[in-house]
Amino acid sequence: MKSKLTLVIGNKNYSSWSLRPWIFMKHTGIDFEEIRIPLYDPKFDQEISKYSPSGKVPVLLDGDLEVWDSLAICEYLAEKFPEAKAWPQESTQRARARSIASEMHSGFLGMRHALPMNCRKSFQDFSVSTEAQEDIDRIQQIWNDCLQKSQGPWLFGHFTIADAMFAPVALRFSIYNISLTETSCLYVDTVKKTPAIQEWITGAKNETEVIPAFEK
Ligand SMILES: N[C@@H](CCC(=O)N[C@@H](CS)C(=O)NCC(=O)O)C(=O)O
Repeated sequence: MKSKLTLVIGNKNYSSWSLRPWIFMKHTGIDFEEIRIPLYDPKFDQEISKYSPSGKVPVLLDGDLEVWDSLAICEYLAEKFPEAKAWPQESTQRARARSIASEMHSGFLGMRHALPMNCRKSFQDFSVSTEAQEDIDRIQQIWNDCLQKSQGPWLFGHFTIADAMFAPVALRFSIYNISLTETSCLYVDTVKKTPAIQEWITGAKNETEVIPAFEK
């Protein structure tokens, strides 16, 4: 797919919101350039203000248009590239996919705060707080329900925005060695084996910035 899109992202090691539209674009073959602005760098505010009115990554640039916020970017791309099949075709499935993508986008703060994404790390005996565990249980309920209905490998059979929204969660569960159901384990494996995710992780490993707050 040809376009002149630019996606502005944070560090690949830490920026889970950046990963969501990035994986969606990579996995569906949407052509784009990348600008990386390391988070918490003294120049971050100055650099991101050139591109994003929200002052946050990710932001998508399409000519003069700026689209910010991960889910809004994915929705914009879904309209621009119908061939990417960004949502399930059937309307009730699409409504369910949008519900879980929104639930991820607006929630699971307990899990997000307790398990920050850090692609370079691996924990063996990580102690999970009650709040984080409640989020983990709800996420597994979502995954198990979707995968039972779709028979996989993705939440709605083929890769959709819902999978892009949950991709960083799958990585977190792997990084923190979270105890999971068999179905969830298979889903985490599917995400981890995806070539686009492998490319992101390689990029993260090649980065040199360290943000102590996310190192645990
Ligand atoms: N709701 C936004 C969240 C974006 C966000 O919080 N991005 C973080 C990095 S992952 C950021 O830019 N932080 C820098 C800051 O807040 O100054 C989205 O979905 O894109």
